[in-house]
Amino acid sequence: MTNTTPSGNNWPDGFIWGSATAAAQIEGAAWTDGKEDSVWDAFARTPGNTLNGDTPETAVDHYHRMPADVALMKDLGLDSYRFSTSWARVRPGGRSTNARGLDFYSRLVDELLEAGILPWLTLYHWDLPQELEEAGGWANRDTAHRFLEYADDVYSALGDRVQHWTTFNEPFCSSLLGYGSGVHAPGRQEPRAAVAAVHHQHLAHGLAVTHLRDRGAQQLGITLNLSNAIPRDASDPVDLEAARLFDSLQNRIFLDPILRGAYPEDSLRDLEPFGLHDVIFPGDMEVIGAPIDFLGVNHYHDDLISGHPDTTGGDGHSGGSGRQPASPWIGAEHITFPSRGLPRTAMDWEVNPDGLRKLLVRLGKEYPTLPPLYVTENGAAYDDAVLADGSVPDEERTQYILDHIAAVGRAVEAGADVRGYFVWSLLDNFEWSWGYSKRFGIVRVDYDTQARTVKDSGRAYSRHIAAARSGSRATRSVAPVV
Ligand code: PNW
Repeated sequence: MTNTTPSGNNWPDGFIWGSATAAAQIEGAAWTDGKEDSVWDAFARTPGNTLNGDTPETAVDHYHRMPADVALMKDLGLDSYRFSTSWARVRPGGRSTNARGLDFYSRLVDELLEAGILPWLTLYHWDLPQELEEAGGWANRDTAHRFLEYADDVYSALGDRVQHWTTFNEPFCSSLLGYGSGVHAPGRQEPRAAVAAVHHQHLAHGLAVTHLRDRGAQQLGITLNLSNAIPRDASDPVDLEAARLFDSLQNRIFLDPILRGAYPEDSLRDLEPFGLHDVIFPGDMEVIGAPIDFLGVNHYHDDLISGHPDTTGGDGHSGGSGRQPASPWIGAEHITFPSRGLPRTAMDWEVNPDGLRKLLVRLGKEYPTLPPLYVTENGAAYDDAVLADGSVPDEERTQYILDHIAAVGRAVEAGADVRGYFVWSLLDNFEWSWGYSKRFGIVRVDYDTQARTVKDSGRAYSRHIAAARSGSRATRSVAPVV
């Protein structure tokens, strides 16, 4: 039997199929076993910050249901599970090591290995200890050094069993949404602090990569949320300039420091009025550019960009809850995101699977030192119907996932070195400022009973994994179809 994606691709040997979550979105147990507030606990408690006042306090109670959740992953046939550790659980207040918090992750890793599932660990998925925020948060350079202490703690506890280490998930969100637009915790709307947060998260990444490498880690990387910047009219200089600005702030200010050890010249120029030069110390860029072993790419939608006022109703950059967002596009507040009239998910994000192929191929062309890529998040929120028998026939999500997997297949055929794909998300969960109103899971969670039910998309993904796996074994020596 040959293993084909809808595009006819043979998946490379060892291609990893997984699913992803994040600590603050699933664990709950906000103050259990010594954990203290993260910025998301504090932010969500403040009225008006999240839709319906939802908080991560209980989430989907994964902290108490972890063994059953791992059993579910095994039933689905996942190769790998991408999760994050909570800084506020491991070092409450950022102060000192909490052995009980670390023990939870140690049990999780054992449970995964026992089930034959590869643990894929992310150190920072946005849950800074609130006490560190009160000391200035990511606008304070010292936070990068505090991060190193935390990374060291997690490595000491799990470095013998975890091979894949991701420093940051989507620093764009935890800097520009958290300190710029204010729709994410800590909810600050301070452009200079946002720019400082970008640099200090880069620095924390570089310090951790260097240190964990010294301690023997073999697979170190970072996950970025990247998006093609497509000018509305490529012959209109105003749209071209808007697309350049977007590409700088969304993609290149994150990619270039990590992969080239330097900020792009145009970003440096654009961000000078917001203090970027002031926060870069001698030697920082060498630390930040430390070689990595993989790049995680999170992708949900791409962006049509214009420099003109929008007349189309836009394509879903409203940012969340009822809170009035500032722009995360520091110095480029005028850019707009016209609608292309494509189908949209419940996040109002336009669905365009081929954008993922383009992005993966582009990265290989533009970054000569690009390490192997993993799609570490891709998925969709829809308003699921639950039938009387409890089943969830989520056809749109199923189609979204299979179409994006096919797009990854086409990128591989075109030569992109992509080695894995993780669906966001394993479980319905706390969708940040949207609270529990947006469901991304391939497994439904009943928020009253915490019961889990595999959705049709989960079953389809599971069948896809089984077929891809038997195919790649059967065609071990067969080159990808071009
Ligand atoms: C990612 N945007 O966040 C995160 O890594 C997940 O924790 C989250 O649940 C998932 O995507 C779905 O939202 C994003 O504004 C937040 O384009 C915002 C955007 C994209 C991704």
